[in-house]
Amino acid sequence: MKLGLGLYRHMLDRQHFDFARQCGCTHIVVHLVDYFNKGNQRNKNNQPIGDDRGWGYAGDGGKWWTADELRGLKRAINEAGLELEAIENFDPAHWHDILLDGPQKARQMEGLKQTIRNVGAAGIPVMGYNFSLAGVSSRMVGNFARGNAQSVGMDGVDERPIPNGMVWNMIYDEAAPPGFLPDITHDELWSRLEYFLRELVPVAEEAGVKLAAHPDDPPMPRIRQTPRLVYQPKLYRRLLDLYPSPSNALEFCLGSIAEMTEGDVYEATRDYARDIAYVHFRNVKGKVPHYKEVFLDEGDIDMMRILRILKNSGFEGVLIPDHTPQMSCGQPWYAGMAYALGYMNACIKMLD
Ligand SMILES: [Mn+2]
Repeated sequence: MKLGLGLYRHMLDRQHFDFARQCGCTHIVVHLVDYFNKGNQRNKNNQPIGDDRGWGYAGDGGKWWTADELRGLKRAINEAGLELEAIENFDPAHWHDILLDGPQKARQMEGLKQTIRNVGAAGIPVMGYNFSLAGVSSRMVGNFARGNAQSVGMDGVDERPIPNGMVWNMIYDEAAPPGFLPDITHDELWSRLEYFLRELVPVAEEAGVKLAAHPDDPPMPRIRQTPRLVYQPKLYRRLLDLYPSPSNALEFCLGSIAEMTEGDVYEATRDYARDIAYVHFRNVKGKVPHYKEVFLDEGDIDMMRILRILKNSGFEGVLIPDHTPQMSCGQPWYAGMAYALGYMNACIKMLD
């Protein structure tokens, strides 16, 4: 198994690539969506929590990720001695009407297809996505981890409806008319996912790219009055069965799976190991709607047992820390990541 680090858009520079190398990483996962766009500057290195405006503003719907741009990013990462394993998340500006079944759906699907071709042309093996209307929401910040380390958790569901112009917890249209997203069923959302996979997986196959689905975070059946898709381990099977292909794969988030109320994270790891593109290696205490993110060695999950299952199942892909608690020092995000990566590196070496 390989060690990787996920970097936010504003971290995509040589200093951060060197930091990853110094922590023992061989691979990088990049976020190209700027969750801190247009003035949302609070806690810039923390994972975003959001307020009434969610995580802030989506990017420019008219500006797509070009093959040249992606090749340049890969080159910069390679020059630091690392591989670019995956891009994590589409920009809501690029696919809001695919999520919402809106009027620009067909045009945006053509854009996503070209994006996947560009990702493949740049030699990037994985495109991670999270098919969700509310996105990551209902979370709160607190001193939940060992030694009062700041992390995130959940204590109840955000029941406010989602305003027009917003999806995936970001604003894509500031000028949207007043009102809220219509109420839809789970089946309606599954049929939107099915359209997405039927259109995009064949293009991904041809481009040599794996689409990798993140489960719902947090894994609740409904949040903000909208249905969600993969909020129990067995629902990952339903997603895979919609379009069986090596390019229909999983961004396997251990924290989210452990937070689910049914199933078992070890069984799920065994069941899905062959379909995993890469792993979010994160530990938690509790289950939805009451859980806390904690350090890798203090949560409910026996991380070493997960690694043994992955190894015995033949998984040879990349693990990244996902989120970590912030450590009390001048550089809380960096210390948290360095701690997590050191722990993961030691575990992987012990396993070998
Ligand atoms: Mn995750």
